[in-house]
Amino acid sequence: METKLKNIHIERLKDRFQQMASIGRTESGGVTRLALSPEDREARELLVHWMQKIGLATRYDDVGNIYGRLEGREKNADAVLIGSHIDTVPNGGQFDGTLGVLAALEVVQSIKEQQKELKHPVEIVSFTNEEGARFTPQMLGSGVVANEFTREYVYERKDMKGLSFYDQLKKIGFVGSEANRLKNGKAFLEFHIEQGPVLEAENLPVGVVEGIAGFAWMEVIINGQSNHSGTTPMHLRQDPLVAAAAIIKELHDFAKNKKDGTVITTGRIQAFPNIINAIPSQTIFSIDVRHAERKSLESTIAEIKKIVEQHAGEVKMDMTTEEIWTKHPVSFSPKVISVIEQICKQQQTPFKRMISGAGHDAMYMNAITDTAMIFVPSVAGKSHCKEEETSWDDIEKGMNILYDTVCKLANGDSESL
Ligand code: HGY
Ligand code: MN
Ligand code: MN
Repeated sequence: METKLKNIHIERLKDRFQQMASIGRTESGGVTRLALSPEDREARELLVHWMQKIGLATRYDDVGNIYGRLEGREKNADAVLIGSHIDTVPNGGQFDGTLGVLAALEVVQSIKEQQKELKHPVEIVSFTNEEGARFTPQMLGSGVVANEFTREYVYERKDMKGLSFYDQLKKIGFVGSEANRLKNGKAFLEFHIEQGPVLEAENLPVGVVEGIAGFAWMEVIINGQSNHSGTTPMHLRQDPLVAAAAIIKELHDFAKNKKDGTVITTGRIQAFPNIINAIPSQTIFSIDVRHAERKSLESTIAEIKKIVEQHAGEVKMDMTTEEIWTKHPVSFSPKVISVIEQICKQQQTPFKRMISGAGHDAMYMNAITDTAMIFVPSVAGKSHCKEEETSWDDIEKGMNILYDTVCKLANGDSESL
């Protein structure tokens, strides 16, 4: 069914979207499709099937990144790359990542159907383990392609059950070859939901993303004294869970009082032996700290370590702060940003330039080629939860911008790039 879009079939996108959203759907209406899980495998196989059905050359690399390629007039010209991820957080939303991959598929299929023989090839990429919900840190697939991580480092990453990335990748049948990795590109574009409140608050359908805030993921390990919950007087306790609670609360208040955009989150906490009637022997909790400026992120990381040390001294418990991974803020390509802006103006689509507080594969692609992102609004700014929602009206507007940007870049119209 034709729509008011440039032959882009929004109904076809919606249909694929519903099919993909049904993979890993939870009782409460969210989606759980953890990286390298059986659900991820099903989603991957469906994506490859769709790519092949529209005639794209498909492949996957040694960390399971999936590629679908539409050739251009100049076979050896660098490809315009568009992509995102299809893995989700537990009980997450249907739009985060998946929308970007399916939008890319729709754009490429529309280009093919219109026999638009573009100068540059166009390549869709679906990156492995963007979320980092199962294997930390996040964005392992795009990070390997950008040489941020070695394959060995990634293969040895373990999930909370001690299962390795490599074994799980092998189990789902997506261990491809290193030769299949993307090496460079003409440009990389990621279409994504904003996952925040800004566009909705300003009633804007499109965000032109100039960069992404940096993040540091850490873990604090506290060793206390396990003991009987019924017989140990309060003044004789060395309780690592109580110590953790005090630190988590202090870090929360510290970030809140900075009022400079710093965000600190503890999303995961473990107590051992994790039973009702024993004071824990050890507690481990996560810290996710973010800021758009490198200096501020660095000083906050230092501050966090100091706060943990202070608490360790006060309660006389052994505490260590381990850094899992730090990725500093990135600024995107002014050239790609201006192409997207020009197209918004041509299409009279209101937009604003903005920074992403959420991390994306584009952070690593930015090291390989000219990169930028197009955001569409999130209803009530919610994401990483079952309430995640974006209107199809806004998606249509964003898709139109994505479509024209891809054609302009792939047609070599903006040779300045
Ligand atoms: O954590 C993030 O920012 C992304 O959703 N993985
Ligand atoms: Mn995402
Ligand atoms: Mn996410």
